[in-house]
Amino acid sequence: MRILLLNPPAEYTAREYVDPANPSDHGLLDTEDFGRFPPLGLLYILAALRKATPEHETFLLDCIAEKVGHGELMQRVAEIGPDLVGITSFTVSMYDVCLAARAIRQRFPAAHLCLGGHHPIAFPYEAAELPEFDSIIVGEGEEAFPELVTALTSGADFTGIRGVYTAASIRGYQGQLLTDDRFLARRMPPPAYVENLDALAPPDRSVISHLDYRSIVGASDRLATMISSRGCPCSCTFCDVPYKKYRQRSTVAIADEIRACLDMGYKEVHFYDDLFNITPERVIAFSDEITRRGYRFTWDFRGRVNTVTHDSLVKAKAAGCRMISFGVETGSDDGLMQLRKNCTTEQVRTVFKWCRSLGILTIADFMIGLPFEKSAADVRRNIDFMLDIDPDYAQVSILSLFPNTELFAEAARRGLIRSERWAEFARAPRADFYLDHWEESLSMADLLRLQRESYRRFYLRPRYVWRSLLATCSWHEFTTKLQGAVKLFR
Ligand code: B12
Ligand code: SF4
Repeated sequence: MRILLLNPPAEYTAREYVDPANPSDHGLLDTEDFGRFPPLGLLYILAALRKATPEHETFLLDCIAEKVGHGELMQRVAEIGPDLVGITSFTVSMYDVCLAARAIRQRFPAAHLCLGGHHPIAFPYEAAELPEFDSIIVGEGEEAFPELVTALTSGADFTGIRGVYTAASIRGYQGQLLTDDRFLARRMPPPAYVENLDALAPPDRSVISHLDYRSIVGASDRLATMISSRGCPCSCTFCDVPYKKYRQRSTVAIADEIRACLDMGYKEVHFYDDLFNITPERVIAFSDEITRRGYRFTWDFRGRVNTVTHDSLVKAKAAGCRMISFGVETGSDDGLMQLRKNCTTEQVRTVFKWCRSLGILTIADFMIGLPFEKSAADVRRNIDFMLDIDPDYAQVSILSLFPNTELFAEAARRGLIRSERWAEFARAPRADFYLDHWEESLSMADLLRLQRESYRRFYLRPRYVWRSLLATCSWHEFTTKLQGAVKLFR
């Protein structure tokens, strides 16, 4: 069989907001502005497929990195002539996903089309009903997808494979609640799930080695992304990370994967874990392993302040940690408590100071448009805290309300949003869908103004501009910063 794994074009990603006065305005930042990242899920599936069923011919097409639009897609797919196409998805990218699937179906009517990725995890029942697909995989595909391939090859029934569903087979689960604490969603059929991450073949990067991936806050064009753990047991009220059970890989397995990346010429590793620093001991063990092996590269991760110790930062820095991205979210203890962040502003201040003194760059992720921000003054007070802790980079997002989160349920209960909008979109993805926000006190137009104001207050401080110019180490960093500044001035 000829099997294509596809990251489809991203031309119609659902937007944060559509300004009625200016419908073509995409707001301050587009996804593309954050950089371009390897489709790690597909690389895992590819590796698993090549290991389990090496007799098949496998291909990967990353339309985003290769800048393939819908106009060029079919020419590329026709060169491959697939019998089976596995397509990855985000919910916000479902219009693009369906357009791509329809075009493939028209040209290759006999090919089996399987939908995987984040969307079927969030909306399994709606996804399974989409006429564009023959099957969907809900959850992690490394075991389920090769099993599907084997079943398709022999003509066997594949609906008994855990996590693999068709429109007909999923209906039996409708109305049943999933009582499995490893998963966030309750309205979900049993998903495909990998308990032992060390048993997985590492992502197959050979197929993307000719492509450049970069992050807006990165230091090079040779960026590899990696997962050292999956899932997050915390319960922030705005977050829909689907796996609640924390599973981690051994430090040896992670370090071996890093060795392979360095051998391929990668210079930088971005950890995509939901929660890399679940304990300080975990960070120390990993850092010690890297230091012991003497690897020279830079790495960064996304973490929480409440599990950071000074010692863990010292060890991380010694092992090449360049940057940590902290989800700070808001600037008051009461706000942090309401979001169930389980930390205090004092902890945030201390950790940001430690990082600065040790030379570890920080990103502070903030949100505005939170339920407890009743006025522009409240938002500005939270942003004052952001200026106060003085991170190296700041991201200010407007809270988006995603299904399966507490804030979404609360907004729906209070009539602030119409919760069925998402399910309607999932049943029939459209190009003009936009996300829901908490607009009880501040409208989206107010929040966009405040977001722009917050970025200007942060990035256009003379002291900040001077410090960041001094810290610029490469042409890549310089041009990326310049592009950001141009956007803020516009
Ligand atoms: C890195 C990341 C990004 C990066 C890069 C994305 C990329 N190239 O992969 C960037 C910064 C661009 C990004 C942006 C956004 N992201 Co994001 N992101 C992530 C993050 C942290 C890691 C993704 C990852 O690589 N995981 C590791 C791999 C191994 O897992 P995986 O991708 O899930 O793949 C597995 C399965 O899904 C499945 N699978 C995947 N593809 C396929 C295909 C087939 C055929 C099969 C069978 C199976 C399969 O098998 C894989 C292996 O187990 C996740 C959180 C998370 N932990 O997953 C959020 C996450 C994916 N992001 C999310 C969101 C909401 C967004 C944004 C909308 C945020 C925003 N408001 O702007 C944007 C939209 C992006 C877009 N398309 O426009 C949500 C998605 C929810 C949803 N229902 O779609 C997640 C789950 C976080 C969350 N819970 O809120 N994101
Ligand atoms: S926001 Fe981060 S820490 Fe909170 S539940 Fe989501 S992944 Fe976990």
